[in-house]
Amino acid sequence: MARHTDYDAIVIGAGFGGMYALHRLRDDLGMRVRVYERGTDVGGTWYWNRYPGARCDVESMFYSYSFSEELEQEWEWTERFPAQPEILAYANHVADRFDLRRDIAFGISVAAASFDASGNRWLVETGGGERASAPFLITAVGCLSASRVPAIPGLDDFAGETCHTGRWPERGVDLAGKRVAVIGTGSSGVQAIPVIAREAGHLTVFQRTPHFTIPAGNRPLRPDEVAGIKAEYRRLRAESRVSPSGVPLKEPPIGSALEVPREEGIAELDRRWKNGGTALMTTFSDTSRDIDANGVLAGYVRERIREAVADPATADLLTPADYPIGAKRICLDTGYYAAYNRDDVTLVSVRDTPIERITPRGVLVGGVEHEVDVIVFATGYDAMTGPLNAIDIRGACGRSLRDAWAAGPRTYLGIAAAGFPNLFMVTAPGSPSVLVNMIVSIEQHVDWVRDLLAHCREHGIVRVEARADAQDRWVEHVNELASRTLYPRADSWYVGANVPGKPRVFMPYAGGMGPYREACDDVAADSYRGFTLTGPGTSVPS
Ligand code: NA7
Repeated sequence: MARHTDYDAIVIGAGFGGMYALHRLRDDLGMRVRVYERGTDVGGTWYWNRYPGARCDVESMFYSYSFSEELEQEWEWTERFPAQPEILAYANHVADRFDLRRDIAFGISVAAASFDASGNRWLVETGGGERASAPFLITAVGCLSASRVPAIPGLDDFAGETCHTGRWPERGVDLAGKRVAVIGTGSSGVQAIPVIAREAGHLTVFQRTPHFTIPAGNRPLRPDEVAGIKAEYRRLRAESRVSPSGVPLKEPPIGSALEVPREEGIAELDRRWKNGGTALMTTFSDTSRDIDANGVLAGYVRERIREAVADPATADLLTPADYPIGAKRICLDTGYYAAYNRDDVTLVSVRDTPIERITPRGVLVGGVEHEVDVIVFATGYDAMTGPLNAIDIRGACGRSLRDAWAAGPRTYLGIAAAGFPNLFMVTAPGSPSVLVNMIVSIEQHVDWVRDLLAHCREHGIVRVEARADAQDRWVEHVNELASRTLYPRADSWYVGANVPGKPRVFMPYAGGMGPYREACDDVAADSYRGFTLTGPGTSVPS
């Protein structure tokens, strides 16, 4: 039997966002939903990022859906920070348990989506030429899914194997005993390097900017702590929803870095360093906004780097000097700095002398050819806007989202965009997603959109569009929040600095999960203030 090509909603992406959108819209609202996923199975980020050492930096007990008590009780996480295979197994379990796969078309990329203003429907076209339509389009394309291999001359000449961490082949890459290059030292490089170092014959790391990284303190979860969290899950989930970063705030700051007596501050930093995880970053209350306070934390971490790395010249290269700690996303590692004490690991700084070219035999820097068998690109992503701009999305007047965002992304609530009616974006620019627990952010967005769609159904609304003035105010608000922090002071993917020509705009909402949720709830409670809601024949101002 031919499948319907007209649906009630089309979702792009079957990662955690798309899976949850399908579940909510189909199982709560009874909508006919079609999900398109370019991978051959569910999992999104965790489907693609199979590189050695790939791991989440949010604790597993909280990097999980909260919508089903049965699900959270039955699933057993094994480690404090979940490794990629375990997260992917979880995604698969959720897909099975909630019977999601029957509405997902795998191995299909969406190429274009255009809004037909006369019928208030989105027309979607896949790369393979399949067409489908629905009144509502939900993008759940991920924030870090458009992988980027920099345009280094000679790339195609390389005789060995190349791969990007975010497109790691399912069959794996044989690194055993080989000469391996890793280019890039962000979170992916920092996680992969110690693992590849153990496997490879020789590892050469090409570093442009040293990133701050702190110990994950990963370990197996103890049965008693799992039982304790499971018993308290309802309370802890509720706390996560309103906390700044979408996880329960276990260890609050002890005060201002500039006021806490030095000895006391160091003792607390030592304790948190030893425990591992991001609690170190919130030891003090002011390190994310005051440069002097930030210097106290950064100074502490710099000392730890010098302690961990045996060769002082290598330690110097690995020590970040010219941006605040946390302004580039903090990395969590397991044995990163110690990896540089191995005889079979070499660090090459390409900061002042960029990679000249890739040769058939390796990587050429400053006239020196580093011969390798495999090149691993841990070079990051065209973050947040990249996956959306990869689709030719055209709104009510035929204007493309790429054009509308040419000077930087503009959204209302990080969910909708003026000129693009009935389009809802999960974890888009202007939302806090990448600064907080992604799954908490996803659940909030999707629940909010589900409620809005229920409202539309109840009131016969066929068209929902963010107003330009409301969007302007939101963008201003997002910019203002960023300006109160030190984030804009680093050349990070948060500001698009890693992609040549990308407008420098701080993309995420930096006000924290709780305040963001409140802002969205407030809009909903005020009859969806800032949206124009249109019935079949009427415009309902809001
Ligand atoms: P990141 O954090 O964007 O890191 C990419 C790394 O690649 C970073 O060290 C870059 O240096 C480096 N890079 C990029 N282009 C080049 C060139 N041309 N030459 C040398 N080095 C280069 O991506 P990740 O995948 O590690 O992490 C992404 C997110 O995933 C992370 O923040 C977590 O949220 C999970 P740069 O710092 O730009 O100088």
